[in-house]
Amino acid sequence: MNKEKAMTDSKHYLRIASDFRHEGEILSIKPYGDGLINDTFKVTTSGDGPDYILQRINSSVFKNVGMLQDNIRKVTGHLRKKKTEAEEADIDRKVLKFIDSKNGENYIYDKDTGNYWRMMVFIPEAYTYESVTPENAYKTGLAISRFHSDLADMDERIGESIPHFHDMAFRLEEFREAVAADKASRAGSVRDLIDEIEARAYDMTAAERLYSEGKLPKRVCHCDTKVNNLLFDKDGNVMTVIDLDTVMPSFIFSDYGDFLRTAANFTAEDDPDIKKAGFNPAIFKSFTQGYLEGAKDFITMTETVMLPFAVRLFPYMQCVRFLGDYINGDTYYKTKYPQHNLVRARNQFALLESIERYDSDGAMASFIASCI
Ligand code: ADP
Ligand code: GN1
Ligand code: MG
Repeated sequence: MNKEKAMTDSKHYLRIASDFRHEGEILSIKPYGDGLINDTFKVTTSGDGPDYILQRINSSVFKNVGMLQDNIRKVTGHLRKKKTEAEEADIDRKVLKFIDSKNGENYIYDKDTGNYWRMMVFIPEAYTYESVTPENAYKTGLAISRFHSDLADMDERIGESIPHFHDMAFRLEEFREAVAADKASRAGSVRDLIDEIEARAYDMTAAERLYSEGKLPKRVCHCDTKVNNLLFDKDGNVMTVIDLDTVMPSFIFSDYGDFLRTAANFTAEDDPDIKKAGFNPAIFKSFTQGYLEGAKDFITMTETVMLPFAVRLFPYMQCVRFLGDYINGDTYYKTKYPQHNLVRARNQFALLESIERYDSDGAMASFIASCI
């Protein structure tokens, strides 16, 4: 980036951050984190007050920012109320705290650039990881089921910040449209993967059928439980679940399956060395034990039976989404090189095949049965 642009950007970020009701004087604003959708910055301030996280919300992905921010307000408000009632300590480290703009709104629309921004208090001495140990996986399972149980009695309704987000039937329709349009002339080179996706399409849409038959409920879920969307303390305990953009009603196993998609893969989701991608049973077992221990009071039998399905569904769904974006010419996910989305899709497919091999004799269901 040239110097002049960097100067213009930093002045712009400073103007945006200054429009929020923060404490102290802003000393610096630097890019932070590794998300694929929004842009995240750390805002460092002077004095004893907090530092902050400033985020530019990707409004081509989140088309209704008002609803998105309202969902987050309701969810963080409910979590805070639960923890206050339970007289828990350190609530500001356990629930995200967003700050209002000087106009009293929970986000800013900058009409000069057409961008939406929000700001929250930075939680110090918190750690994010890209992978977990079996011990951390157990604690993470407990934390995610706690997140579900805390939100189970939320009275206020929340909307779908991205309609049909984890709806596999819809994702396949979208994928088929991308293949038919073939905008970037890439479909011909990935026929093998398209065929693998199609061969599994009926099986992978089982949850939507159960839902339409009234056999599977939707509950408030996080819908993006990647390992790096959890904040841990220095002892490896989960302090809080972050990145609440996709909190919405979904199948409870979304968060279970999506966590294992990143945590139980031996490598990162975009490792081009596909041979390294594969399913780690030790993480699956620890996380499942933790999750079921916390979920036993609310999870139904159908939801429990669907857990092995969810472990396969999320690498599959992610493969479909990454490959669809590759075929469309990389319009959704941030990419660092032209084949990035294809590498991600092949990595997720390798993980899926590894899961299929591990579970070919029903190993997952047997393990789950031993936990309940
Ligand atoms: P995205 O993944 O969309 O860029 P996140 O909300 O996940 O955005 O934030 C990116 C990173 O910033 C996280 O992985 C985490 O390390 C850090 N982070 C986010 N919110 C906080 C917070 N309130 N306190 C401390 N660190 C945070
Ligand atoms: C995106 O924003 P981020 O990086 O946490 C995506 C998730 C995918 C994930 C794959 C809104 O999450 O659904 O699982 O990338 N979020 C959205 O890494 O599409
Ligand atoms: Mg994130």
